[in-house]
Amino acid sequence: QARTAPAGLLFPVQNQVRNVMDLSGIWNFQMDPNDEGERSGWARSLPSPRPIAVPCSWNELFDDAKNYLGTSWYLLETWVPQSWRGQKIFIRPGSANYAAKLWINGKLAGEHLGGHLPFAADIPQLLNFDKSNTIAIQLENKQVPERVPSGPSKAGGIFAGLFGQYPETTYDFFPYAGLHRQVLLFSVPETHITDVTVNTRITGSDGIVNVSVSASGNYNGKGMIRLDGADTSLNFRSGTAEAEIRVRNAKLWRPGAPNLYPLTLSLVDGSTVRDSYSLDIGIRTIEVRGTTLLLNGEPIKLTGFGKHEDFAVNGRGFNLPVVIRDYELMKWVGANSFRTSHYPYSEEAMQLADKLGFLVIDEIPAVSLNFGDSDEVIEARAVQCRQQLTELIARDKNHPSVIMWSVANEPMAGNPLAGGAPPKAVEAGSRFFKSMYEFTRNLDRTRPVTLVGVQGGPPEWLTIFDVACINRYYGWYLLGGRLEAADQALEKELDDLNKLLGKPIIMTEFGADTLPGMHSQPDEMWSEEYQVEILRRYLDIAARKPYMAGMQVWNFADFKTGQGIMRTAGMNYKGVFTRDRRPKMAASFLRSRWALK
Ligand code: GCB
Repeated sequence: QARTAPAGLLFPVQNQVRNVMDLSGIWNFQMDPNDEGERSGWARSLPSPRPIAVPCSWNELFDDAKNYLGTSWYLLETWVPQSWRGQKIFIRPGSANYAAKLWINGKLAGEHLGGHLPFAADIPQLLNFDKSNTIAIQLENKQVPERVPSGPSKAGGIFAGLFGQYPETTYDFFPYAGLHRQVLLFSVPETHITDVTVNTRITGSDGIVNVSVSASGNYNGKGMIRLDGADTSLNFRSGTAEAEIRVRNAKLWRPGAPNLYPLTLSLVDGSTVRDSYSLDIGIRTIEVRGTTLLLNGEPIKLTGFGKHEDFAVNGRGFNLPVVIRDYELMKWVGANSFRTSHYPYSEEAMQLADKLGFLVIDEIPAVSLNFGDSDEVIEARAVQCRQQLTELIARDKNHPSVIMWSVANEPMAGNPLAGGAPPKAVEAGSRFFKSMYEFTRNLDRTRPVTLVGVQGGPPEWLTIFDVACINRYYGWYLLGGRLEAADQALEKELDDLNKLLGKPIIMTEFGADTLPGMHSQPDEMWSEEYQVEILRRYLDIAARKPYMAGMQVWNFADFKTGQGIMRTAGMNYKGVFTRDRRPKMAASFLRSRWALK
């Protein structure tokens, strides 16, 4: 029987009472196209394994696995230190894309759906301390209509069906599969902190930090918070405690001055520390007033990108050097923000956004949901969306960098290219998004909630949210090559939308596919000149519209897609940088607008 523990969404830390062991490295791997492994005991040993890297996508490593999304097995033999005996021990895959089942020494220990958020299974009773342990993870990323992101379905979509992308997906990025982030083993004391929520406000020059803490086993006892050199005591009643701390002359968090305060929580028994947990917090507020987004009470305009976790050979596998390089390049360009298109990014990426001062629109993998599908399919996706929102907010709620939750990218009512939006589908979407909006607000009342709308999509869906994010491709998919006409169409649509919505609008995608090194005079589609020109025109138009609260170029870097006539060489070339992070002309152009202005 499966026992997936909700605890463990707190990022595991090493300290005097807690332990973390990173199981990254060489694992054994075997594809299981006939789904025979479970019956045949592969959870204990694989009949013909080959070595694989964890973390990594399997698709880029083996020729026969390139387009394979079916069941596969990962096995590792590992020891657990005897000193961990008596503690609570969890195993925590950071990102197992998409459906995972986990066995310890042949016993089922956990299951999880959703490829970009951690899950933790409570496993001490399954572990050996006097010999090694077999960890097995079974994984598949089949493109199933009921999942989020959804596989090709009746209603179809742009990439499945119409353009016949291979592998068939409903979205425009390669459906990489594998253990994409570290698998951690971690231990905590029997009585331990299970959750922390930090909210901040500003009064005058002081910061007010509200901390609520949960502890296991209905803990009744003492605790302590250390913040800004001062201790505040906590009294736990039935496993919860709360405190409000005033930080005088607070150094606020913002891009350009990402001030962080280390916060340490502990459960104490006299002079004994029973558990301890630390995180960095930032004091800041984010709110919407009229058509303006306010950070710490001051208007803020987002500059930046939609991104992907994507790199040669690693695929979607965690690659810390690339994460750090991307921040360096975003700084060079003068970006202050990005969106985690189209799924939650690594926890390290979020920690670095805090440290380096980037504003993040944090998105679940609800990309290309189609409301032309049946009610049953839509409801199944709603369950997945609610689970992923719950896990995302639990994981990322304490990051000052996260300023907004995005519940979906480019939902559709039928096929937008087939024209028209059937009213039944529009209504189904409205019901769905009203409930997702409420659901998200109930989990976090401190951040705006947004939806990223597709060009030609129903504007009424945007009315439901605090901020409207829109993706627009005038000059590319529409009016390609006709930039004057594209300008006019864009300007008119923006003004109409503003009249309808009266809230901040962020353009979360705009751009053009651009082959690096392809030049033309006069500018022509696919050339570096055309990319610069399209970006220049969009930025100029937005600069004249006070209600435009941000401009994020699609995309930061070229990225892998499926194969098909829509995508040259299986790549989306809308990057301002190439896939190996060399600047196209557009990078210097954006720098001249954002960093050097
Ligand atoms: C979009 C999607 C994004 C695609 C992009 C494109 O609207 O949100 O996933 O990659 O367009 O380049 O077509």
